[in-house]
Amino acid sequence: MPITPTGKPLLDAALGIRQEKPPVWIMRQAGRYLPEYRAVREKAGGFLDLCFNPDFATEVSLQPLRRFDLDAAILFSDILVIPHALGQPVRFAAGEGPLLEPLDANAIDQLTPETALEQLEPVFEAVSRIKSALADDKTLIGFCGAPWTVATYMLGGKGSPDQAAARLFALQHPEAFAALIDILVEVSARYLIAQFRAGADIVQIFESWALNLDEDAFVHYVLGPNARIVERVRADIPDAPIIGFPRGAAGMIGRYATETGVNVLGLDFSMPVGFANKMLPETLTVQGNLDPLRVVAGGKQMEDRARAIVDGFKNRPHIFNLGHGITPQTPIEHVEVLIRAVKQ
Ligand code: 1CP
Repeated sequence: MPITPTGKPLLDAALGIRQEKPPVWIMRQAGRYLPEYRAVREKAGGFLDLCFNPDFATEVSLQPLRRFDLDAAILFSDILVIPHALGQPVRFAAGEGPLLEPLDANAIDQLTPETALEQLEPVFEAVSRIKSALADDKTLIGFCGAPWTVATYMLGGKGSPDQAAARLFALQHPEAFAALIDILVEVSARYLIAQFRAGADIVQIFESWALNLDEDAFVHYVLGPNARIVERVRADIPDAPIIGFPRGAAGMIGRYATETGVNVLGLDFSMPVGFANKMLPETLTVQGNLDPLRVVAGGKQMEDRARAIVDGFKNRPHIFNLGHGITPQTPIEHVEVLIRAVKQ
């Protein structure tokens, strides 16, 4: 059946309608590289106060669209509001990443999935306010962290280069680990459904730590839980548009795409364009995949690489993006130049 265009170029591309000029958004587009973000962040106090205040969250979600020719706003929040809502406090110390008290096998039973969604009401309020403020041709992106990625922080207590604490826990306590993943699948799915009901047009599942996993672990920690979330969300929101971003999935991207049923596959910057084209169904939309450091450095190398990516995906629907989040030291002028280069 032909797809009916929605009038939102980014959503249309996600639904499989190739756009002549690739629609653009930038992972972590609201954030510390913007002085207006830093000003609101300071006013809000703590990082979670920013996430849970609908006025502030709406304001910072809209900031990047005032500056740049972007096709989407992404809800301002964090993947770690989920552990927080489950009763595992999360702290964001200044200048450091998130800090949690690592869970042990017993603590998993103490999590509170029944009341988690109530805690997240301010997030849904922010979604509906952002939606009301957006022009009709802009897409509103909601999101959650994928169960494995969120679990790596819940079990390790912080970000780590290899997720060793979580990988070891999964191997040494398979039952407790499975119980944790089940909780995260259910709460994350309900969280995304509530975001759709509040006005999100599409959601992204951030599987930022899909790397460092052997084939069997990838199947059980990443593929299965991502597929279950997609299925669970679409049971309530039929045909819900979903972007999967399995960062570091490498040779597993083909299976991730077909077995999860996402509409869009987000590619990290180490993924070769030709390999992605070979491994993915030719009608599947891809998103990505410029190295964020190229935008920090700027200049000809950035524009050349961006054009090579656009050219490489000219035979399929493509949403231009970075291959991971924009970094705080990125000069704003480089972002302007990048978006112009992509849309020319
Ligand atoms: O002081 C500050 O302002 C904190 C910096 C910050 C920001 C701006 C954090 C802490 N989170 C965010 C916002 C955020 N996080 C968004 C907002 C919307 C947008 O994109 O503009 C989103 C989508 C996220 C998602 C997120 N949080 C991910 C997945 C994306 C990715 O980068 O891989 C992850 C892994 C997190 C955890 C997290 N939260 C914050 C930090 C610094 C981290 C990374 C920690 C680490 O592993 O080192």
